[in-house]
Amino acid sequence: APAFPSVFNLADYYLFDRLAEGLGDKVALRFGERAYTYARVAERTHQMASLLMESDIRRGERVLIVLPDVPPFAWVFFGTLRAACVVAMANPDSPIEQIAYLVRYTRATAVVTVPKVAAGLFSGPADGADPGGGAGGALFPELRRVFVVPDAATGDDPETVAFATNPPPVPALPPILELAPALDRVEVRASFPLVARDEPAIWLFTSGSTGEPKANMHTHRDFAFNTEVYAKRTVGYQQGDVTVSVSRLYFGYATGTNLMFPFAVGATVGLFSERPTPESLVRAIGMYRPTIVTNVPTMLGKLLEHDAVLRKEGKPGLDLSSIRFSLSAGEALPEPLLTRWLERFHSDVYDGIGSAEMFHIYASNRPGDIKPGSLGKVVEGYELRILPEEAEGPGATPCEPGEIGVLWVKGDSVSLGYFLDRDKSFRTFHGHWCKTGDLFRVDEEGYLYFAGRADELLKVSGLWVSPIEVEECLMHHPAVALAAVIGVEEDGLTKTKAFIVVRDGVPASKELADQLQELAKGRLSKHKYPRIIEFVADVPKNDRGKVDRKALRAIEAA
Ligand code: 3SK
Repeated sequence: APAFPSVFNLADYYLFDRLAEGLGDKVALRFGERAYTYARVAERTHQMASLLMESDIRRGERVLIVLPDVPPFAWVFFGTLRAACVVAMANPDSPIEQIAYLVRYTRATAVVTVPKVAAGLFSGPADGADPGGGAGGALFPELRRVFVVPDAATGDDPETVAFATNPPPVPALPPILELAPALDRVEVRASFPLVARDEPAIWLFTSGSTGEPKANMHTHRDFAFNTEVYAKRTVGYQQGDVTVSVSRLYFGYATGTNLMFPFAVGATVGLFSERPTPESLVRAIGMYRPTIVTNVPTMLGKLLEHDAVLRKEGKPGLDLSSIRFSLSAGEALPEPLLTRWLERFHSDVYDGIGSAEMFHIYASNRPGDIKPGSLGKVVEGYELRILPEEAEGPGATPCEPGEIGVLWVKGDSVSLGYFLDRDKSFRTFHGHWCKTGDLFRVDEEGYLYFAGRADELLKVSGLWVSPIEVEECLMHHPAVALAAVIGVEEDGLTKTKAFIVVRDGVPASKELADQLQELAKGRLSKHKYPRIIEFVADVPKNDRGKVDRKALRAIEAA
């Protein structure tokens, strides 16, 4: 396993070491027509760290970044680490109550965000429900500073002032400062605190199937470890790469693939802040010509559809020729979708499994070794075990190849635990090991196959059914764009129900429903075929783009 010195700050590892390597003049970030060199990002980072320290934001305190994908994200992120503070990140498009919860839960002393979030935190949402900060921030007792960055999504320039034409509706207790002018005028410190490699650096939120999100507390070493073994050695990030991401930077998947990993090798990051759609992604690909795209299965499917429509209209299909490889994670990448992609674009997709508990990906497909339908093999430096559901520790006798069990993973990037949830930490972390709660099987060659969340398994006719297995099977039908499977109660019995989104131009019909049931009966054990099929225009997804079965169950129950 890679080793790191005892005094070790990720701000050096990802950013300042690039300057030491002579890459100061290289473009680190692109955002539309703008380009920022490594030297400029470093300058802004030192200003940010100085601003936090000048604002009395202290070692170990949380700085909550609630920003879209704009360049200031990078210097707020690295500046927080440089000041020995701890990064936490949230989606700026989340409901204001959710962001207010995260401010309170993290005990954040600083928040960096866009005007609509800053205003919402202190004035409450339009419907009058107080998110907790309405009384001038009285319910955020730890919060000492809010920095605002103009919202690029509303056409503003994130490097100017946010409230020039739109002041906050009520004066808030903690001062709200415009970030860019504050950075321009701050006196940059001559030195910054030294940080131990095992000091907390970044908190990554995990959203389980119940309850509020919980923060995984990670140290500086965790991120560098995964960057070495996964980003550099497994998929092979290189200095010449240009990266673009569908997933947004606040999500650990993209914080790794579209900020930390490219910076670790001196590559260039292309950012776009619009909502990721096939159109906005294709625009970003045309503009930046990325070599690595961080993608998710839903968007891979939409790009294939988009390409097919263009070609049907007699136009040239999508030009993805700059891409060396795409990454896929976050949800299972169905084998038929990957096969269609490989046949159409002849461009690799490395599907992998990672989590906020382990920082990032610990099993993956890789160059020269893609097995469609599988999540590849363990990443060097990690150890995996598939254990029976009832196993209480990593020492239990593993399942046989082919048998479904719960995945346990061991590696140096494992979280210190969940903040304020000792019981959940006891259940999940066992020394060096993490019990993922995900069901997997492994084949004789060591390739992993996802079989769903342990808590999402359905018992139908007394037998276990994995929704994901049924969804993957249904996706083999050429008319199916997306399938989502849940259990529904009928006369006290659980039945498998499939929600189907058909591909463009395909009519939903009784015949198609019959074909899908026959397909499932033919490919799966009999008890697994979906008893009910409903055609829908779309299915709910969470803010990470995964099918939200919990929301689907709630809609069904309503
Ligand atoms: O898929 C996930 O949940 C994830 C979370 C953090 C980092 C990486 C990944 C893939």
